Amino acid sequence: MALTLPQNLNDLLERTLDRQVRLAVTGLSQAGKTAFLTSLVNQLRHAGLDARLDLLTPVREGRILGAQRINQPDLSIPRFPYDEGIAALSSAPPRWPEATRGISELRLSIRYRSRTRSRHLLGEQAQLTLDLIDYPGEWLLDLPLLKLDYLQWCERMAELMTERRKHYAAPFLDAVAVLDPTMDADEQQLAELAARYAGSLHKARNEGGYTYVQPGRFLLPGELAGAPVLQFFPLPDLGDADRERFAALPAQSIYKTLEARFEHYKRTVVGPFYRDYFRRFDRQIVLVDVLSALNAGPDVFGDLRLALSTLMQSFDYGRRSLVNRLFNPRIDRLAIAATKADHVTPEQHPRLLSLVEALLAEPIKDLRYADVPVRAFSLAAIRATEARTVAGNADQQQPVLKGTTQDGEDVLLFPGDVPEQLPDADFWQRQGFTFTSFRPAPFTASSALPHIRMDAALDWLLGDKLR
Ligand SMILES: Nc1nc2c(ncn2[C@@H]2O[C@H](COP(=O)(O)OP(=O)(O)O)[C@@H](O)[C@H]2O)c(=O)[nH]1
Ligand SMILES: [Mg+2]
Repeated sequence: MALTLPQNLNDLLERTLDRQVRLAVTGLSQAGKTAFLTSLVNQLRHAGLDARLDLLTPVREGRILGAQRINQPDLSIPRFPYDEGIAALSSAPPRWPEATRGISELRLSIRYRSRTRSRHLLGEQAQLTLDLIDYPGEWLLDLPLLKLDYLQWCERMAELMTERRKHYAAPFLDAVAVLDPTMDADEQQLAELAARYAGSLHKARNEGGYTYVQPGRFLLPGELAGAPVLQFFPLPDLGDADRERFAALPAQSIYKTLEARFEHYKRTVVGPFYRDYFRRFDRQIVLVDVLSALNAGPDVFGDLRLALSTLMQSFDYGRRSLVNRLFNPRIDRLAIAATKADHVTPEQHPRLLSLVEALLAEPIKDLRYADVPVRAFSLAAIRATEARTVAGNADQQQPVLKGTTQDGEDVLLFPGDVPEQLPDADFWQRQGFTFTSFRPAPFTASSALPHIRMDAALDWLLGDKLR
């Protein structure tokens, strides 16, 4: 008897904890987070009806009763614009949901019939609460700043400066080169340099396709536009050797002013963002737009790899145990997903999968070490193309995609072979890959969105919570 009581208590607690899941949908800007969330809500609302979710076990077993949006915990945060997204997708011509400019929250309640015997005998209908947030991907890359001081950050930023990046940053680099950091700071001058620095980040992102751009608020300042907390920048050519030399500088020196603003930014902008939204996750899906990076070339591809592995160090991972679930929740299972898989023909999907695994090889090693299960997927949250075949050379059938480009042109095309491993010089030489962006397929607001393997990813992330 003495032994069974704690066991029962344990079960009870486990079961209570299993009623709520906080899922971190992680991805840099343009990775497909908003599309994923829109599709997730749509699929779960249509589960058991017209959604195609055969790979989601509780749906296949006919145990999902429905899903509803319920009031989110924090009423001061905007609601995730699901209806607006659906309205965009079902307009004529269909449009993608708007780019995200701020934080929004979403809480879903999923009703299901439990499979476990004890609950079943009681005829219990179980309920799972799923909490999600959406945010601009630009801001996410600020999380790693919390672990750096100003000088370390300057060094990191200098390491990123490839020739192409230097080109985008030229107006800033030229101006900062003549700056003496030991001199007294001039407000006007710092504001002007910060504007140039922000300009170089915009160019690197918009023209170059780079993802590792810090600080994220410089790209999307929100209500902080023009505030002095955003008027800083990294000083190039500084190193550890400068630490001692600069330590004794007066507070009004350029160096000390920039350092103080950097710390202030961390404390008042990044810290609260992390504290309020990025702690206490149970599950995670890391969305990666591998195909755009392939399109953009070796520099951007390497940059994405670095950005992702840096980013993943900002989350807490660990095996699930009752104690840490109660007091210190950590991510105990995660999915990594190559998004927009409908940009390539289906026979390329296994290659896309091994490519995203190769891209995240380093963080995956750490996760294995922490004994946290990871699975890779290739998916399309909102499928915009159809797979077809046409007669090719020598009686071979050639797989192709049928879709409508963003400009409204109907096309039938083969985008190319996805490399199976991290691409080598040879691949980049051949320029083997070009894809077109597609418009979403026509869609009526009352139906389920077409997708690729959303069900498989959801099964991995939530299936065990819906038993
Ligand atoms: N073909 C296709 N394009 C997608 C898909 N998901 C996202 N996209 C494209 O990628 C863009 C950015 O997606 P979004 O979800 O806004 O990215 P976020 O910045 O991570 O929220 C969209 O506007 C679409 O053009 C998908 O499943 N299929
Ligand atoms: Mg978004």
